[in-house]
Amino acid sequence: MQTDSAIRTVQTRPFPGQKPGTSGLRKKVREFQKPHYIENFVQATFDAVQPPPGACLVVGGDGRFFNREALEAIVRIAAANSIGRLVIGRGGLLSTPAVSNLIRRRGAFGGFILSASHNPAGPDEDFGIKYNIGNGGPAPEAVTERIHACSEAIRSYRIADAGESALDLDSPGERQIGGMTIEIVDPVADYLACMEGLFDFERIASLFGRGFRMRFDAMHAVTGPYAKQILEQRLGAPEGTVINAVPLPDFGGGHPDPNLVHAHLLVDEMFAPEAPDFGAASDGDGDRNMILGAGTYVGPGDSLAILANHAQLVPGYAAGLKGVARSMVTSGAVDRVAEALGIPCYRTPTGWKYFGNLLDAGLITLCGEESFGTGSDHVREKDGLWAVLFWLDILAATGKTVAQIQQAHWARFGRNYFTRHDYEDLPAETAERMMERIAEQVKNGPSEPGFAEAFDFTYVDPVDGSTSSRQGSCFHTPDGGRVVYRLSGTGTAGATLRVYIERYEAPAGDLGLDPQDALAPLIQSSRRIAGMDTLGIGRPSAIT
Ligand code: G16
Repeated sequence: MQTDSAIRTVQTRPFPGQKPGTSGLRKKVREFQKPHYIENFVQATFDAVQPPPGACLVVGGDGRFFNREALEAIVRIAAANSIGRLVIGRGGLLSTPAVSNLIRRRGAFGGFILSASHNPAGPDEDFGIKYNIGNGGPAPEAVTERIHACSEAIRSYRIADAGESALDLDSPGERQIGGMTIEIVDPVADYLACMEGLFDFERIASLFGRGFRMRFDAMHAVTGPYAKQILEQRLGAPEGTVINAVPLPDFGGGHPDPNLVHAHLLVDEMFAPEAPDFGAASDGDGDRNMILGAGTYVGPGDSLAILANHAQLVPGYAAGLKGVARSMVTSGAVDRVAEALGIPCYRTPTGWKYFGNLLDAGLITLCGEESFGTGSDHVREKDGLWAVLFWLDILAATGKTVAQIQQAHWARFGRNYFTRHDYEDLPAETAERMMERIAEQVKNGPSEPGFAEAFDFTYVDPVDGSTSSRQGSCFHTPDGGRVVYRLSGTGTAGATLRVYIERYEAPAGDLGLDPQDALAPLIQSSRRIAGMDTLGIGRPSAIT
C-alpha cells in the first residue's frame, strides 16, 4: 500500500550528553521522552553514518516501555532521509543477536537496536538505542564519536508524516511511506535458520526425547518467543520448559539480568532436590546467558573456556577454532584452552564492539565476556540462546552432566576463581576520589603489600591499529592474582565502579571452594587499594 507522506524539517537544539557508552545511548525513559530527544539522536546517527539513498536498515527492540514510540520516530525519520527499506520485527520485537543476523543475511547497511539490555524497564526506568553497522555489530568507537559530534552540532531534523496504517508494526508484509518500504518480518524465522545451520538439532531433540529436563527463564523479556519456538516447538522440550515467556513492557517489574542475583528463582530451582538437568536464562534483549546444571553454576569465563574446548563436537565449529578472545577483565580460563589448542587468544577492552574487527578479519571464532556474554562469528553480537544451544549440543554429544563437564574441565586446566563486585550509584565525587587514588598507585606503584605491579590497560587493535587507552586499572600479584578497576559505561544513574578479582588454582589444588572464600584476601585488598573504608563505602551492591 502506498502512503503519501509530507516531509518536514524541524528546527531543534542539541541535547548535551547524547554520547553512546559501552553499548549505545542509555538514559532514563523520561530523558528520551523529552520533545525532539530521540529524533535528534536518530538524525545525528544518519548525519554521522550517511546511509546511501535507498539503503536498507534493520530495526527492532526488546519490547520495553517506549519501544514503540522510538520505533515510530525511526520510521518517520528514515523515510525523510532517503532510506529505501526498513526491516522491522513484528510488534517491534527483535533480539539483539537476531538484528545482527538480519543485517548480515539481508546485506543491510546497518540497523538500530532499541534496548537498555538488562536494565529495568518502565516509565521511570531505562531505555536505550544503539546503532549497528553493516557487519551486524555495534558501531565501533570512531563511528560512535562521530554520532556524538553530530548530536552536538544538530540544528534540525527531517521527518515524514505517516498515517496509522504505515505505522502498523503488527501485521506482517510490506507497506510504503513515500519512497520507503517497511517490511514486517517474523522475529524468529531467520534466527532459527541460523541456529539450525550451527547445531545438531536432531541430536538435541533426541536428548529431550529421552526425558532430559530443562528450565529456561526468559525473564519476561525478548527471548520468550525465541525460546518457546526453538526449545519447545522445534526441539520438543516439554511445554513449560520456558518460563516468563511473554515479553512485557516493564519485564514484569523484574530486572532481566541473568545472574545469581536477579535470576535467583531459577538458581533456587537448580539447587533444589529434583532439579532439572539444565537451567539457563537470558536478558532483556537476548544477548546474555547464564548456564546452570543440577546443583551447578557455570561462570561466564568457565563457560567460554568449556565451549572452546568442546567446539569440535558441534557441527558449526567441527573444523576447529581460528582463535578466541575475551575482554581483559574476564577470567583467563579460556587462555589455557587456547594454549592447549595451539590457537591465539586476544584480550580486548570491555564492550562487544571490540570483537568486531577480530571476527571480521577471521582471527577468532569464539569470544566472551564476564558480563554473561558469549558469542561467535555467526553474528557480530553476543548471543544468549546460541550459548544455550551450544551447551545443549555438547550435553547431547557427550552424554555427561553439566557438573561432570565443569569438574573435568577444572581437573585438566585448573580453575580461575573469579568474582565481580559492583559498587553502584556512587556520588560522582566519591567515584572520582577513588579513581584518583587508584591512578596514583598506577603511577607510583601499588601501596598494598603483596602486589607487584599496577598499570592501565591499553588496547591496540591488531586489525586496524587503533588504540583505546585507560580501559581498566590492573593490580597484579606475583603469583597471578589480580584486581582490576573500571567505571561502568552502561549505567544511567550515578557512577558504578566494577572491581574484577581473580586468582588461579592449579589442577592439583583445591578446586571446590566458593569463589568469595577463595578470593577473600584479594577482595580485602581491593577495598584497601581503592580506599573504600576511608571514603565510607560499604559492601558492594552486587556480587557476581
Ligand atoms: C554491554 C556490552 C558488554 C559489556 C557490558 C557491561 O552489554 O555490550 O560488552 O561487558 O555492557 O559494560 P559496563 O561494564 O561498561 O557496564 P549489554 O548486555 O548491557 O549490552
